[in-house]
Amino acid sequence: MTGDTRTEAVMPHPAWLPEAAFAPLGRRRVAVVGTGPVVGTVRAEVAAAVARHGGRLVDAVDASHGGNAAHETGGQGGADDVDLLLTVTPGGGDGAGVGTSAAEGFEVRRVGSTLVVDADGGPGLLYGLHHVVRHGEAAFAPEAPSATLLGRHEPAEPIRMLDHWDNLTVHPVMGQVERGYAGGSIFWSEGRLVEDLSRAREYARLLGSIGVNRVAVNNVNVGGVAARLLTDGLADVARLAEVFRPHGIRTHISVSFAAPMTVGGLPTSDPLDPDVERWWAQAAERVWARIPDFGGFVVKADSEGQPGPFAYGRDHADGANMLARAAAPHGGTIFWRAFVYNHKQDWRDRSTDRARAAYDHFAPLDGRFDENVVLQVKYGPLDFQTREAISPVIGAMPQTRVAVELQVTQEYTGQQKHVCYLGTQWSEILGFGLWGPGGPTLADVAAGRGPGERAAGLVAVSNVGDDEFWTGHPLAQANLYAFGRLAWDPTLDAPAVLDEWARLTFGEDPTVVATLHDLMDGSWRTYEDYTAPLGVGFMVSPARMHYGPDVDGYEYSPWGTYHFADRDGVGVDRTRATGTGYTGQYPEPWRDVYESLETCPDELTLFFHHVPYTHVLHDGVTVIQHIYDTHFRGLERVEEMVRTWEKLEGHVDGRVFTRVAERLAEQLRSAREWRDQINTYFWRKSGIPDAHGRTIY
Ligand code: GCV
Repeated sequence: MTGDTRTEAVMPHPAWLPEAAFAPLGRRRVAVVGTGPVVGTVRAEVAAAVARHGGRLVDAVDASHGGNAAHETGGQGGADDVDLLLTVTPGGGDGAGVGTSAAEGFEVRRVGSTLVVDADGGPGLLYGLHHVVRHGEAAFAPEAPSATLLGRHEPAEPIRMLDHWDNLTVHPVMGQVERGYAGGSIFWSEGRLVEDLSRAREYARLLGSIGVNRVAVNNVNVGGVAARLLTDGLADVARLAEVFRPHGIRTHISVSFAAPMTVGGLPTSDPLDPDVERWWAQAAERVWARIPDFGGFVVKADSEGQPGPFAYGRDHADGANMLARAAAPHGGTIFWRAFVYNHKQDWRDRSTDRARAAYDHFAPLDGRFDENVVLQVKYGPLDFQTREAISPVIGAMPQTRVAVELQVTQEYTGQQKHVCYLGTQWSEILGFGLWGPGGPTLADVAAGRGPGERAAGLVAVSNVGDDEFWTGHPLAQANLYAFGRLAWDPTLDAPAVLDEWARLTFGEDPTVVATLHDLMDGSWRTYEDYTAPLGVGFMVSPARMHYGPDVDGYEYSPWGTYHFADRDGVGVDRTRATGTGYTGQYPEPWRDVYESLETCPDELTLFFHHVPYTHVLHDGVTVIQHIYDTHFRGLERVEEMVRTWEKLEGHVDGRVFTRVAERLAEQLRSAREWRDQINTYFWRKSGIPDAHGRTIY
C-alpha cells in the first residue's frame, strides 16, 4: 500500500456526491411530501442543496394534501409553484418499506413546468431524488427531455447487497478488513463499534444514492468477538442499523454455524438437535426485538475451515433451513454461501476439480431450501478470478432463490493499486445467457425472471475502508458506483455508467470525463492481458496475499487452483471426454460449446482445456504467442494509462491527482513484473521463442 491510509483527521472524499453535483437541483424550488426516516433523508438532502445553491425548500405542499394537489392541479396551484415535487404516493410506506422492493419504485413525469417524482415509498423517493441529480441540469430542461429521465423506474434486482469482510479486531495475517485495500474498518475498532459514526453515515449516504438496500457489517469468516455480535454486541449492531435505515438499507450480520457452542455453551451445533434449534430461535427473537427491520444472517459454512452441518452428517439444506426457521417469523433472510470446496486437496490428484464442488454439493439440494433462504453463489466456480467461466450452479437451481456474488474489493484484480474498472466485467457476466445467447441471463435468474422465478439479486464484497478516498485508489470508487447501478439495472451500458460516475465525481468538464474514459474503460481487459491469459487464474503470490505474479505459487498447494503447465502445454482439462467432466455441469449449448476446442471461446481455452503451446486459437495465433503478445501489450497499455493521467494535472483535485499518480507508478512497476515473469516462465517451459524477437529473460 502506498503511504498510510489511516487519516482520521481528514474529511473523507465526497466520492460521487460532491456539492457541485447538487447544484442544478439546489438552484430550484423543491417540495418534498411524505413522512418517515427515508423521506427525512430526502428532505435533508434537498435542504442542504438549496441552502448552498440559492434555491428553496417549499413546504406549502405538505403531506396532508400536497401529493394529491400535485396530481390534480398540474399547471396551477401546488405543483406549479415548484420546479421539482418529490412525493410519496399516499399510502406508500417508508419505515416499513425499507429493504422491500414494494417501496422502491418511482415515476417521473412533467406536470406543467414542474418535474414530479412520485415514489411508491421512502426508498423510492430517495432513488428518485438521485435519479434527478444524476441527470443534472438536463432534468430541468423540458425542451430537451432526456430519454432516460421520465417514466416508471424500479430496480431489476430486489436484493442489492454489500458484504463487508470487516473484522472487529485486527487479524494478525488478514489485517482488519480481509482482502481490504483501503485501510481499516469504518465500523469496528478493537472489538467494538467505532465511537464516531460519521464515516458510516457518509457511507450509508453513498450507498443509498446508488440503490444499495442491504449491508452485512462483519466478515463471513466469523472469529473471536465477532461471534458475539449476536449477543453482547447487539447494541452496536442496532446503532449501525440506525445509521443505515434512513438510507433505505437493512443491516445484516455474518454468524458462525458453531455459535450455539462457542457463544451458547451447548455441546453441539447439529442443525437437527432441538436444543440447537431453540437456541437459534431465541437468538433471533433477541435480535429482531432490538432491530425490527434487521435483514438476516450471512453464513459461510463448511468452507475454508468455517464450521458447518457436515460435521454432523447433515447437508446444507438442513443447516440453512434450521436458521431460516428461526428468522422466518421476523421476516428475516438467511444468505447461505455456496463457496464450499475441499481446500485440502492433493495436487497430485488430477481427477479432483475444485470448479465442480459447488454444483456437486448444491445442485442436488434444489427444491429443499426454505423460501427465506438465499443461496449466495460466486459468479464463477473458482474464486473471483479476472476471467473464469460462469458458475453452472446459477442456472441449475430453479426451485431455489439464488443471489450472485461479485467482488468489488479487488483481491484478484490489482488490489486497488491497479486501475481496473470492473463494470465491464460485471456487465459481461450479468448479460451471460445461461441457456445460450438470447435466453434468460444470469441477471434474469438472480432477479427471478428465469425458470422457477425465484427472486433474489446481487451481493458484492465491498471495497471501502477508512482511507481518505474510501477505496485506497480514488478511481476504485467507480467500481462501488458501478455495482449499485448495475444491480439496479444490469442492462445499463458499463462505459456509460463509468462516464456518469466521472461526471458526478469530477464535474461536467468533457475533457476530464473523456480522459478518464480513455484511461479506465478498457482497464479490466488490460489487467487480464498482463496477468491471466486465456482463463488461467491464480498465478498470484501466496506470500504477498495474492498480489503480484508467482506462476507456481499455488501449483503444488492444497487449494485446488492449478494451471498444470509443463514443457508441452498448459491448462486444465475439464472436458467430459478426457478431463474432470466439469463441462457436463452446464446445460446445452454450453456443455458442448466448452467441451470442444473448436467452439470453446478463446478467452476460456485454458480454463477448459489442456493444450500444447502450439495450439492455434480462433484468431490464428498460437497459445504461446498469445501469452507473449498480451503481456507485451498489457504493459504498453499501462504506459499509456500513465501518460493519460498526466494530462489531468491541474484539472482534478491535487490530492486525487497525486494519489492516482502514485498508484499508477506502482501499477506500471507491477505490470512489468507480471510481463517478465509470465513470459519468462512460459518461454523457459516451452522453449518456443517470441515470433517478434522481443526481450524475454
Ligand atoms: C472471506 C477467498 C478469499 C478469502 C475469503 C473467501 C470467501 O478465498 O481469499 O479471504 O474469505 O474467498 O469468499 O469466503
